[in-house]
Amino acid sequence: MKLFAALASPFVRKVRIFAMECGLDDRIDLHVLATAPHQPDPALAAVNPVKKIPTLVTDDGAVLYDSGVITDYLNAESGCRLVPADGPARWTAKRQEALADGLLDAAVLCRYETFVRPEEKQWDGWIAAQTGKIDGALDAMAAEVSDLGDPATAETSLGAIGFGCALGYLDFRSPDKDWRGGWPALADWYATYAQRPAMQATVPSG
Ligand SMILES: N[C@@H](CCC(=O)N[C@@H](CS)C(=O)NCC(=O)O)C(=O)O
Repeated sequence: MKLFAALASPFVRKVRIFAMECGLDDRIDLHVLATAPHQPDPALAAVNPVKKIPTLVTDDGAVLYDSGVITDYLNAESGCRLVPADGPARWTAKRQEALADGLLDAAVLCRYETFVRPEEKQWDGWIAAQTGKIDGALDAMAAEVSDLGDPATAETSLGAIGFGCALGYLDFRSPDKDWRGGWPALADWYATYAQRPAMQATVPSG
């Protein structure tokens, strides 16, 4: 399988961690590229009409996006149970993934606003609105992080992978944001969860 990827992308990181936790990482070749909304990578654009990463090309030649579809696919392909098959556990896991993705969508939009958009077109109100979403997501994550279990002993889960990638991205792109001070329950959980081999192997760069 071929994964269009960037080492800075938190959505790519989620997929890579998921693959590692399910024992599939040996089957995935990374195709590392640089892409941005205004400068899409041509090889990526040729297979994904919305030109976003992660994009996975399966061994059968199917092209899959976005990250939530890819994690579902890897779950089925590996037979691992990080995405429960049905019932309330499935919907909780998928919602937790969406919660972390929502934080990341807002954080990535902030990144584009400050580092991609020309300075004279930047809008503080936009950043403030996205920051409100990030903080709301952190509130919701803190309220249920204990449901993920003790990170030292609990098996990982789709929600835990999402939460880990979301918090790791804040450290990477927003080092001045004191999320540990504001949300200590998340800080306690992340201090241990971030030590997992898959988290350590995918620390963002770029
Ligand atoms: N909902 C998508 C979000 C993916 C996403 O926003 N990827 C960013 C990189 S972190 C991207 O490809 N941006 C390029 C663009 O927006 O054109 C997913 O979960 O895969």
